[in-house]
Amino acid sequence: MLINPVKRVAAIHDLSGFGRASLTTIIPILSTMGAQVCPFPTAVLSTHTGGFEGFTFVDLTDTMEAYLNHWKKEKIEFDCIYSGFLGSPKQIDIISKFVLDFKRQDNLVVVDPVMADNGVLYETMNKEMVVKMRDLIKKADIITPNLTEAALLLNKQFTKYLDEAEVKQWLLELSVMGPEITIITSVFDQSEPNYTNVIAYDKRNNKFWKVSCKYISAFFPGTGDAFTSVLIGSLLQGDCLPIALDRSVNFITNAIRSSYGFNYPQREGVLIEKVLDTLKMPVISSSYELLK
Ligand code: PXL
Repeated sequence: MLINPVKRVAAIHDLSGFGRASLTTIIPILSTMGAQVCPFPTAVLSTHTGGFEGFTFVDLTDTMEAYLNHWKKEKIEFDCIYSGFLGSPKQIDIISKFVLDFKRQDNLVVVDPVMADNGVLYETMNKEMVVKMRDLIKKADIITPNLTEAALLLNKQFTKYLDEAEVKQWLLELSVMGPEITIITSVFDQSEPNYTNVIAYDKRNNKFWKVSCKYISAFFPGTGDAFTSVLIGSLLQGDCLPIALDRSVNFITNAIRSSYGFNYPQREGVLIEKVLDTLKMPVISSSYELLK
């Protein structure tokens, strides 16, 4: 019997040629963590949409069904199906079919509902995508919205600050929609304004986890993709959820600090190349908390 020697991830994201987001971030991170990434491209852009003007955008919706059917015919199997930035509302139906065709008892469906940040929709997104994304998250085992995306999914007003009780309520409401594990990133709490939090709810054992890190006042695109990639790499290696959260937060923090120290142009993303090797290290210290 042939045993798959590495875990395999179907990565349903765009390819942005410049700026370190989506596939150009996801592939190096998961490869470094020992997983094979199989890209399922949703769109090709000359740059990501955060901070560049006049970028080119080719929507690949019309190629996706045949692409999927070929993989199915070849009987390719995946340990994880990971979707992110989508090019059109119709792609959400295709991904639902992908999940139907490739979901197994023991694989992981991760949906990062990439749509918006800092209270603002990305340039290529619209209301229809938001409505359809609410359907897609029902099929996920894990979702990783930032606070803006969580507000859109729940049809709530975005607010920069949310106290712990409110975040827990949002997580519970999202988990009722389907996912076993719901993770909200970029959560600020007014009682500790210098810190940003990632808060997770694990429905299987009714536990809330929190990881905080000191906030650096700078916005680098692509950090959400890096966060979810490290999380997936860690879970596929066999780490528990809070350690996977810890690894992800630490990686993003180190990557932001590397870039910020150089006064690096923020729209070019974080310097993951300088910190990729840290993903191979064991967890030496962790700071996660179990919330009451
Ligand atoms: O990082 C999310 C992302 C992915 N893909 C594209 C984007 C963004 C965020 O701006 O523009 C094309």
